[in-house]
Amino acid sequence: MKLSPIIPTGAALTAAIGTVIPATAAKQQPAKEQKPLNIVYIMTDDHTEQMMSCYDTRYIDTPNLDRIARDGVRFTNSYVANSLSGPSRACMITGKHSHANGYTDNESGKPFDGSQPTFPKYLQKAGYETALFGKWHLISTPTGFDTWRVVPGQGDYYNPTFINQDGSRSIEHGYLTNLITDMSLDWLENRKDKDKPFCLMIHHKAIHRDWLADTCDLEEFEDKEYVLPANYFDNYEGRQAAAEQEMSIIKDMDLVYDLKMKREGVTTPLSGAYDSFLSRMDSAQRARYEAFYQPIIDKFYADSLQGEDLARWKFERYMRDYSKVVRSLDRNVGRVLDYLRDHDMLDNTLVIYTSDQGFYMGEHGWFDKRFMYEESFRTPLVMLLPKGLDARGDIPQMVQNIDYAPTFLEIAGVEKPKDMHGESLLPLLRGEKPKDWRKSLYYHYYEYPAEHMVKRHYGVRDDRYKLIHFYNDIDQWELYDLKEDPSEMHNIYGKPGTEKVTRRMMKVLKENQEKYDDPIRFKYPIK
Ligand code: SGN
Ligand code: CA
Repeated sequence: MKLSPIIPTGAALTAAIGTVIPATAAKQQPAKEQKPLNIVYIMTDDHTEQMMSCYDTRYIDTPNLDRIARDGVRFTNSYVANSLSGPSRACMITGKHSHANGYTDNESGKPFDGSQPTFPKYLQKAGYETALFGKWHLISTPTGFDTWRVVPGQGDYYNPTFINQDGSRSIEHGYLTNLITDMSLDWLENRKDKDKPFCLMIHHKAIHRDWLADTCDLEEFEDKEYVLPANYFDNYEGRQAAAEQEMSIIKDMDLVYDLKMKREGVTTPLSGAYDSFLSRMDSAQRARYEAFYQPIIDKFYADSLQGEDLARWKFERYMRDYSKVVRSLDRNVGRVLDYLRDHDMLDNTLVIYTSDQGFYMGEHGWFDKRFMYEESFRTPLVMLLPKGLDARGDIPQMVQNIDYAPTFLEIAGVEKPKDMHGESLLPLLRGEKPKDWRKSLYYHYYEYPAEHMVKRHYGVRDDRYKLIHFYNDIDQWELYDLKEDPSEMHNIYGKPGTEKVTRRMMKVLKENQEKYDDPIRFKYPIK
């Protein structure tokens, strides 16, 4: 069955605004009133709530991202299904958990099966024009897009290579976040059939490692003082998987590649990769870049910091470089918002800003993501809503990136296929409070053994508790009371007094694994 698309404006439709308009009602409207909503979906890489001032004011100002939250909605419980780029993107585009879309990890080298149904394909069938620019990271070439241009793999910040739609490759001069925005705005400006609704996906590489700032942002944040997270020196007691990871700022961050302390005679595991990134810069970019870092490098080697001083210095360096990359991103999101505003498109366009997952900014001593702990399980999600979608402010319901596909399908008037796992967010965007909204979230991470050595795990979270099972080369359960222990420092699994909640959360886990038909199931340890 095909539903009618969401109709955003029209006096006669005031009462029905924001709901799925029955086909007959839609037909009664004059043609110009029947334009379905456009979708502008902006997704960054590794951007986390701690580094967005509409979520967290401690570290950075993001005025343009905050415009979205201020004038639209901010999801305060937004999560991913698998906290890693490729898998997260596959969940998002299919509306299904990893085991069902087949793309469980980045490193196995198995391409995403682009012949499977994805929301851009459904949108195309419903009459939408679809476009994608930026990071794709699914190995196979994009399908379901009328226009696309993507970077190979992770992409490069400076003078990046793009894969063009005809399969050729070309290098563009400039900084990637600017270039992806330029391409997106060019596409908006030059669309041939402007009567068609569109879905534009702007996928940034920013803020991915190794945080190379645009030259114009290099000087920013150098005077800022950063307070260490309270659990920066976490000893991982009672959490074996957390103890055995390789994503510690203190022990795993590369002095040259991540922290930029390049010096003659200093070779690190990733200094060659850093050199190859620098070699992409033209002489002016490189001169400006090196002129900025040289005094910092000189001071670093002169100071010979040790122990806690060195640990603090690494954290600060990381925060500064990450922040510079956010600065460029925020500015470029502002350019997109300005374009939509200046072309009177905001009344008819749903604008979404999110990331492929959250990230650790020193919590537990870490960078990177992957774990089901809050910082990386969560992902920022703010939206500017068109006329007819009346929610404003905070939306507290638990949502997940598998929900975007069904949302876009409902907007386009396409019925959700039965095998799609996510739920449409439209009721929430209309300001409704559905009583039967999901009460728990399911998560499954697979990439191990691999970079950063985060063990395989799955788990569930409800509004208070989180149960995780680490499996494969270990068999460890973790249980957290997020109300009492929001930083997840105290694994209470097996502790006296937790029997009842453990049994309940086991049941929730079992129900989720059955509901989503995950073939990797746990052995129920509690009868
Ligand atoms: C690269 C990074 C890792 C990162 C993965 C996955 N290493 O391999 O630090 O965890 O990407 O990130 S690097 O030496 O290449 O920078 S993801 O966001 O794409 O999944
Ligand atoms: Ca990522």
